[in-house]
Amino acid sequence: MFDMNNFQLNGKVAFVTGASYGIGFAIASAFASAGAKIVFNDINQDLVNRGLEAYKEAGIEAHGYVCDVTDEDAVQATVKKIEEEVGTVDILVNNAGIIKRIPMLEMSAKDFRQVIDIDLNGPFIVSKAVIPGMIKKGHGKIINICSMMSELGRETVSAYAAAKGGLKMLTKNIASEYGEYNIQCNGIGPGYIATPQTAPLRERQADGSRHPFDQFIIAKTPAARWGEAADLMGPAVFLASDASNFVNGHVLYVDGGILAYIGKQPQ
Ligand code: NAP
Ligand code: GCO
Repeated sequence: MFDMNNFQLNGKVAFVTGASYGIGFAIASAFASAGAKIVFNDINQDLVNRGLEAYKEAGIEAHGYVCDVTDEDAVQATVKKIEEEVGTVDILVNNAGIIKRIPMLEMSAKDFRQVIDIDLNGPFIVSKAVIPGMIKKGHGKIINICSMMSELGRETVSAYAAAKGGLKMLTKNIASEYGEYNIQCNGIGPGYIATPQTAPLRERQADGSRHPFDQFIIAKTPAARWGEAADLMGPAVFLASDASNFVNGHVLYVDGGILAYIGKQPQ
């Protein structure tokens, strides 16, 4: 008989990176509803304070830390502090990320490297910091926030697609290397979600019409809508819970069907 408590996260310590707002905040809020203790980081104190306020307003007692996921010494020190102040990390969500939309021939190597550093090196660095504690505890969950660009390319997002494609393979490799320690590492691949990161793609045009990209995405999505961060809550709780203990190295696409669909035929 299936025990629905397998979806609970009671007493687990969940660390969600870059979770002052956006997708990370939504996922952390869902984890709190499932019983987890919430830990998050962001790159400066103002953002951490903003996040703490937002969690408090949502009735969630969160622990916030200032830490840049690309700084290995800072990440190691922060995870040590989390272990002392909150407890060993049971669930890690590598959510922190940026995008730079620049045509490849106009993109500097510096810009390319910055996206790779945050979106790919960051998850490596933070995972490396929490895995020893998970091994000691005998269990762990790592969820990497991938993307449609883990599977598809498009103009102007070469660095982001390279990073998110790499993140898909890092997910498979962590699953392969640490599965024997009862650590499951999976990805979530959101479709196009209405957050600050995609706001430029949804801006109303001067004549009041919808942004061409907004219309494009609606035509490419069977669900015929942008996703909301809330659409990711259930899949994230599933992958963070005991209900997914034999799911490993998988990227769960939460995209309203984009990857399955050739796109609406022109009327
Ligand atoms: P967002 O609104 O831009 O939030 C990203 C968060 O990460 C921000 O709080 C940001 O802080 C933080 N961050 C950036 N660099 C960091 C660093 N070096 N160290 C620590 N934190 C850092 O993005 P989102 O839309 O919520 O996306 C969250 C994740 O989902 C990203 O990995 C993104 O690639 C992925 N994703 C998004 C979509 C979508 O449609 N929105 C779809 C698929 C995947 P700042 O405010 O200082 O930048
Ligand atoms: C873009 C968008 C996408 C989304 C997301 C899709 O410019 O194409 O920002 O990359 O952020 O990654 O899954």
